[in-house]
Amino acid sequence: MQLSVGIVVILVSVSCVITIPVPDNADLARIVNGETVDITEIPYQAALRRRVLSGWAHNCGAVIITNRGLLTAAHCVETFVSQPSLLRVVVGTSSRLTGGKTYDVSVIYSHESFSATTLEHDIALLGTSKIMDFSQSVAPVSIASEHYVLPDGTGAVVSGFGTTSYEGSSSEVLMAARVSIVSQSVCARAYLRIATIGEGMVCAKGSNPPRDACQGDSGGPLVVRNVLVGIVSWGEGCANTNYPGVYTRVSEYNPWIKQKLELLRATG
Ligand code: 4AZ
Repeated sequence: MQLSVGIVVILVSVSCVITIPVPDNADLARIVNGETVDITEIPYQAALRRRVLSGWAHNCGAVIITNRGLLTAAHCVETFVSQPSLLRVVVGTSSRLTGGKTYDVSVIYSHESFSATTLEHDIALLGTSKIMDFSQSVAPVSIASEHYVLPDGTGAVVSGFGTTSYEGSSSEVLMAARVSIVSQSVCARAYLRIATIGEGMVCAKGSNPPRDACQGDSGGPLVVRNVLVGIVSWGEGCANTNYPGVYTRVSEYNPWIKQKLELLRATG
């Protein structure tokens, strides 16, 4: 989600940018300054689509964590919580528009404390109606434990089907970029006049050239050595050297995720 300097009110209107109906065949885009990757390299990447008049539109990224469970950002599913049938996930494809396997979403657990103003607790668990078949191109990633230590400067990979620049050009293929974890204090200082970097957030940036997640990447994975440490959440623009990308800090939500996975097993 894009955050505009000084005007938090704009959050609400700007969040509409990612919910404007886009036809399924629209030419959208990707990560900024990333490289194309095959889905077998990032088999936990999923695309979240939403129902529109003309079919299904790309909404956000999502991350496979069990054979029925995917994580995404709460801001991606906020308006669908009571209507999961308006969402579906597509897995196992490097192309945003073709291939892969589609699964209906039957249940959405959005974090109870998610705030659309502060973007705190920007996490949701999706349950598919059918069990997903795992393969070389469809596989879960493990989630960071509650006590996972993520040192400043750690290398991570962010991926998705989002835009290649802020309001920019497009691609149909999965992209990934190497970024490094930015310290909480440096990130808080960068965003001082704009927003609060909470405990449940973690920042990352890539340099030379600047690399970052962008619009449409939200809900997608930030991974360190095959462990999911972040979920694409928001930022001021994309690949703006003054503003790191902001992610939901997965380790902080490990107990919440476990609890919702248990609910999914027991009910959904
Ligand atoms: C978005 O609108 C978005 N640069 C996601 C991530 C970032 C900016 C915008 C971070 O989905």
